[in-house]
Amino acid sequence: MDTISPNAAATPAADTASAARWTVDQVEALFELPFNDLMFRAHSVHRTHFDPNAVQLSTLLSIKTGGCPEDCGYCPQAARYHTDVANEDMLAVDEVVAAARAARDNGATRFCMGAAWRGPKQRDLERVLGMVKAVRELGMETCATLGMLKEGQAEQLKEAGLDYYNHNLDTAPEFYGNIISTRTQDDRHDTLDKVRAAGINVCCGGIVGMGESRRTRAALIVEIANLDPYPESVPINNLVQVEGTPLHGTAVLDPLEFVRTIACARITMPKAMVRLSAGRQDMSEGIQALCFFAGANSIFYGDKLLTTGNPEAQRDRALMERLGLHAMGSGS
Ligand code: SAM
Ligand code: DTB
Ligand code: SF4
Repeated sequence: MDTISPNAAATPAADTASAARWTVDQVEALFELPFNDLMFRAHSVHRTHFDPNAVQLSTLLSIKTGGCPEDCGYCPQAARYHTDVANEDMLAVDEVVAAARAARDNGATRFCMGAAWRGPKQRDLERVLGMVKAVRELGMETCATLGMLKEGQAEQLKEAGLDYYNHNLDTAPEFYGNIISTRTQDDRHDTLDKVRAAGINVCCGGIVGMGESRRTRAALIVEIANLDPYPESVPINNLVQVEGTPLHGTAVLDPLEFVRTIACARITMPKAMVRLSAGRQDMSEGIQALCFFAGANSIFYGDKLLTTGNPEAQRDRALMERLGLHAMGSGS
C-alpha cells in the first residue's frame, strides 16, 4: 500500500504490474485531488522508482508518410482529410539509418519509426525489418509504430531486434467511436496482445485534448493501467490540432489538466516510462517542468514528431540544463 499518500482515497490493491486493478472512480478521484496533493503523490511514486532528474530521449521518424486509409479524427496523415501533409513512399533503409545516426549523435537513445498504415503488408514489413536491424547496429533502442499486426508479424519484428512496439489505445472505449470508425478498440487490443506474446516491450498511450471529459481521461488511464502487465512505456499526447482534420478547432485543454493526466499515469503505472509526447511545441516550459515533476521521464527529442513540429533539440537541451535534468543512458 502507498503510505506516502496525502489522501487515502484511490489506492488500488497493490502497485505491482499485474496485480493492480484500477477503477474509473478511483482514477477520477485522483484527477479531482487538490493539485498539490496530486503532484506530491505522483512525484513521490516517481522518486520511489526512478532517478527523478533523468529523462529518456526518443527521436521519431516517419518512414512512410500520408495516404493512410484510416479515419482517425486527429490525424493529418489520413488520406480522406485535406491537410498540408504530402504523401511519400516508404523511405529506403539507408535514409533511415542516416536519420538514426544523426539522432544518436544528438543524444537520443531510442529511435522510433512510424508508418501511416492500417497495418504493414508483408513486403513492406520486410524493409522495416532491415531498418530495425540497421538501427540496432548503431547501438540504439528501436521502436516501431506500423498499425495493426497480422499473425506472425510481431515475431518477425522481435527476431529483427525490435525493442518496443508503439500502439496507442488513444482514448477511452466509450469515446473511441467519436474519433475513429475504421477500426475498434478490440482490434487495438488484439495487436497489443500479439506484441506482448512475441516478447516485445509494449509502448501504449493515448491522446487528450480531443474534447473528452475528465471521466473519459480517467477511463483511458484505467484502460492502459489495467493491461496485464501494464506497458513499459506510456506516451501521453496532447492533441496537435492540424487544419483539415475533424478535430481541428476543438476547445484547447487546460494545460494543468494535461499535467494531472501525467500524474495519474505515473501513480497508476509506477514503473513505466511515462512520455510527455505530442503537443510540447505549444506548451510553456513551466508546464513541461510540472510534467517532469508529475512523473514524466521521457520526451520526443528532435525538431519534428512525424509530420508536425516539436521543440528544437537545442531548446530542449537548454530547458533540461535549467531544470538540472540529465539524459538517461541507453537501456535505462
Ligand atoms: N498508423 C499507425 C497507428 O495509428 O497505429 C502508427 C502511426 S500513428 C501516427 C501513431 C500515433 O500518433 C497515433 O496512435 C496517435 O496516438 C498519435 N497521433 C497522431 N496524430 C496525432 C495528433 N495530431 N496529435 C497527437 N497525437 C497524434
Ligand atoms: C505517440 O504516442 N506519439 C507519437 C508516436 N507515438 C508515434 C506520434 C505523434 C504524432 C503527432 C502528429 C504528427 O506529427 O503527425
Ligand atoms: Fe493512419 Fe495511424 Fe494516422 Fe490513424 S493515426 S490515420 S492509422 S497514420
